Amino acid sequence: NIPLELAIDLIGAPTDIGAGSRGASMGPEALRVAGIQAALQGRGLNVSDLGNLAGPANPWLPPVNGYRHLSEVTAWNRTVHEAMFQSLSSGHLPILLGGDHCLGIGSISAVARHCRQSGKKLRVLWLDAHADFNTNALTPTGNVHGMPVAVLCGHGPAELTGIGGVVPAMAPSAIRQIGIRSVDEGEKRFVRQAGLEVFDMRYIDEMGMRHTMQTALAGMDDNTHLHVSFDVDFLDASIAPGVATAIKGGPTYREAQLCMEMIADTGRMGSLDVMELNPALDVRNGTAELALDLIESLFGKSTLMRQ
Ligand code: Z70
Ligand code: MN
Ligand code: MN
Ligand code: MN
Repeated sequence: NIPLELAIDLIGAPTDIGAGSRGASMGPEALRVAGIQAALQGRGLNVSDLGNLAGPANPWLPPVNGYRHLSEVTAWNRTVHEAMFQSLSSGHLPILLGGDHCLGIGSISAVARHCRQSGKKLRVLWLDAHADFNTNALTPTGNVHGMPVAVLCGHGPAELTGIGGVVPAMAPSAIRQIGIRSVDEGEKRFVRQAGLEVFDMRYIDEMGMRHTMQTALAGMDDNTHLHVSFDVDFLDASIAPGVATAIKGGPTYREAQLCMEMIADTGRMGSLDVMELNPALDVRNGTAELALDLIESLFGKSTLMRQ
């Protein structure tokens, strides 16, 4: 149910400016080496690789006022915002190749702006081990990749919350978080206070991935733009070592496949982030290859029985 003429733009954002370890800057190239363009073209999609965006180097400094590298994080997110918005305005489906997850600010603010402009409803699926809902007062690290969801909901510095032109870029009710299993204490309270809809690993264990995805995808219609923000650390540590913080107790290969296949079945995905892939920590590019396998499922590659 993905139209064959669909144009996909690959947008590389080679930075680890918001991360707690270096290496996510090599994520875009690892996905290219794994063969992302050819794999999606093989599914009948028209895929353009727009190359890499440019931005400031990582100065690797301690936090100032609770943020590490705020000016550089802002510059990268502005650039990501413009590239994603331009792709969406052209009627294309952009795939942001991260890069660390702080870039979800630029990406999703662009999707929200596109939705306001085109009168679409926004739904965001946040696939992650982390809630990424810290503020400068709550963060234990100052790393902005732990803050993008809070920023998008209007909690953060004006230079980041204002990137899409409207604050907040998105309502907490537009987002569903799936796979969550590592949340800081203050962050937990803030997640509850904001009323985020979180399908954590306990929920997935008890209810199963099928029910989880049915619930997380419920209420969408023909006018919904679905954005998927896929932090590769969503996956269980045993199958995806190539991320900065591999956390045990995550979705298995089969659970992750089902998750992606059920998203594909909606036919509503209009944009995608693939974030936090860290080739410096990977083994023979296996995590990039696994991420690509799952991305193919997001675009409708399914088991033999359903082809
Ligand atoms: C922690 C923090 C984090 C990765 C997001 C971790 C955040 N909550 N880590 N993505 N890999 O520093 O805010
Ligand atoms: Mn994340
Ligand atoms: Mn994460
Ligand atoms: Mn759209």
